[in-house]
Formats: sequence, structure tokens, C-alpha cells
Amino acid sequence: MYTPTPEDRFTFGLWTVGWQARDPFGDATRAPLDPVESVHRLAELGAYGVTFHDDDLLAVEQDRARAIENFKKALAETGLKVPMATTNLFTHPVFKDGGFTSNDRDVRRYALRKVIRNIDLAAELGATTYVCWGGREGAESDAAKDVRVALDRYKEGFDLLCQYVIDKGYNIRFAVEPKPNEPRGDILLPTIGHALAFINSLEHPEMVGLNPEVGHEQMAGMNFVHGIAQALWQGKLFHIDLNGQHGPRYDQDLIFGHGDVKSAFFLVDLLENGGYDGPRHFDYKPLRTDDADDVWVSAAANMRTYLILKEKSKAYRADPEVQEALAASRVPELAQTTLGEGETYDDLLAESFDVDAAAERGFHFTRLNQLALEHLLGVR
Ligand code: 3MF
Ligand code: MG
Ligand code: MG
Ligand code: MG
Repeated sequence: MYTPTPEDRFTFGLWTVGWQARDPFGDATRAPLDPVESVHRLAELGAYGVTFHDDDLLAVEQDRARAIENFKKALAETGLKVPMATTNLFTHPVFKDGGFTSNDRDVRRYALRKVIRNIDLAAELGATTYVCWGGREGAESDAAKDVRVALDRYKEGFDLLCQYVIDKGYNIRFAVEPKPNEPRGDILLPTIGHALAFINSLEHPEMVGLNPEVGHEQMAGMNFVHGIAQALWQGKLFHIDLNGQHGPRYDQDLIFGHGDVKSAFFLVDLLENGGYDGPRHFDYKPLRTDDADDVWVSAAANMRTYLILKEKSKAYRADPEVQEALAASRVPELAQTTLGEGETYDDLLAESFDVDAAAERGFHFTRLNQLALEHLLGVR
């Protein structure tokens, strides 16, 4: 029970378990982790795949060709898949003012070259999603960046990369990962909503969707479940970064469910029933206080928590009292079109309505909320 298998499609970034726990105030507390070991350990734990930044592969082997060879061998030995890849456009000091939107044109050209090089590897490894998190695309001062022009350059970058993928015939789509701040004071495309609007301005909007992260939206004070619902509604949930966060503060990258657990419950309920069929990808950080063995305890905890919440969601939906409460709260009524078949605004305008009587009707949402909480707490 709650033991993950590859059918659950759980995936992990190499940079998650491999995080050495360097933070703005302290040095690393763990040694570098060989991606080969990560692949084997994650496979043993029941994961489906791994994802990586170009630079993650070089954690212990500096020679790129050899590092790729070792990684491929580990994948072949374990059967682990690579559904997504991404580019590190944030660690090297050259990216201090961004990659696609750096004020320095030479840097923008270098950033695009770096992405293209790793797209070739992503395609070779069978990845179908290419994530772009623009953590350094932003500013600390409104004097430093002409945001409208920066968005022109952001669009230019995506248009170029889409054209490259089309010309090469790769089966790859891009996923933008929004984040409001950190490491920049303000990051461009700060939320799901900003990114969705931006995508509409691209030459190939159908090739670009989202990779929203739990903690990033919560840092912005947003409701992640609502954001994911809208991304699904717009056909743009290409990928997802699952983790935990306690409200608007620094990016905590806690284990999935170790932040706002009630939101995690409704998120799993939505992902399992809302038409998302991509990988369940964890982008978390093992605690800085964890040692090398604890890292694998934390990796397993993400998957186990997801599976527990999945079962809770099933039980919640199957509970006759919940069904009755949903009906009493008129939740299914929202699926009825507001105008009936063949009706026009004339029918609407001709209608009489007892406003005061309707205003008196309660929606009984408290009962529903309590039922959800009791399922989550395991007392039902
Ligand atoms: C930072 C992130 C990133 C992205 C990663 C994948 C380092 O807050 O979430 O992790 O997820 O770059 O695109
Ligand atoms: Mg995060
Ligand atoms: Mg993050
Ligand atoms: Mg992320």
C-alpha cells in the first residue's frame, strides 16, 4: 500500500535529491551526488523517470560526453525515462541579469545557444517537454529594465526555439515556469496568469504551455489549485512541479504535502480527475539538516504522500454523505449552462425572480469543507 510503481509516473529533477544544501547564508551540508546513483536509487524507490538541467549531468564528471554516456547507461540499466529537460540559465555569473532578457546582447545569444545544445540532448533522450524557468529574467529596480522591451526579447527567444524544434522535427513542447521573485527581486512572468497571457503573443502558442510550481504560486499569495484548474481549462498544463510551501516567504521547496496539506489534497483530487496525464514531477529540496541517507527518505516521502492523498480523494468522492453535501451546495448545478437550449437574452429579460428569497438560500459550504477535512485527517 502506498508503494509507488512506474505506472504512477513519478519523476524527480536530478537537482532535487542532488541539492547540496548551499543557501544564501551557509555552505553545502552534503557532498555532490553522482547522477548515476540518483537514477539507480530513484528507480529502486519506484519512480518512473528523472529530469535534468544541462549542468546537473556534470555534478561529478566534468567531461560532458563522458557524463552523458554514464547517464545513458544508468537509464538503460534501470528503465528510467526522461520526460522533461531544462537549461540552467541562472547559476553562472554571466546570467546575473538574465538569459533571454539580459540587457547584454552577447549574453542573450549565449543563453539561446546553451538552450539549443541541450534541446538536442533532450530530444535524443526522448523528452517531450522542455521547461524554461527564467529565474534571472527580472530586475531589482524599475530603472534597470524596460519590461516591455524585455518581453519583446523573451518572445523572440521562444519564437526562435519553437522554430528550431519545428525545423529539427523534434516531438517537444515548451513549458514556462512562473515565479514571482527569488533570485531576482522581481521576475518576469511572475504567475500562471501572466505566463498564460504572454504565451498568446508567441508565433507558435500551441507549442508553449506551463510548468507551474506549488510553492511559486503560493509565494505570490495565489491559490495553486485555482491556477492549475485554469491552466487545465486552457489546455496549457504541460507539466507540473510538486512541492510544499508555507505561504508567502522564500522558496521553501518542501516535500509535497509538507506545506499546505489541504491544498495538496485538492490538488491531487484535481490532477487525478481533471484530465492531466503528464508526469507527477517533484521539484523539492531535501532539508539542509538531512544527511545523505535522509535524502532518499525524503524522495520516498513525496511519492508516498501523493499516493495517500490520491486514496483520500477517492474515498472523499465515494462517500455518499459528500455526494449529498455537494448536491446541497449546488456544486453540480454550476455545470448547467446559464441559458437553456434555444433560449436567448429575450427569455432572460422576460423572467421574473424573487431576489430576496434567493438571497436567503445558504450554500452550506462549511459542511462540505469539514467533510473534506475529516477525510484528509483520516477520521472518516
Ligand atoms: C526554481 C525552480 C527551478 C526550476 C528548474 C526547472 C531549480 O525555483 O523551481 O529549479 O524548476 O529550473 O526548470
Ligand atoms: Mg520552489
Ligand atoms: Mg523552485
Ligand atoms: Mg520548479
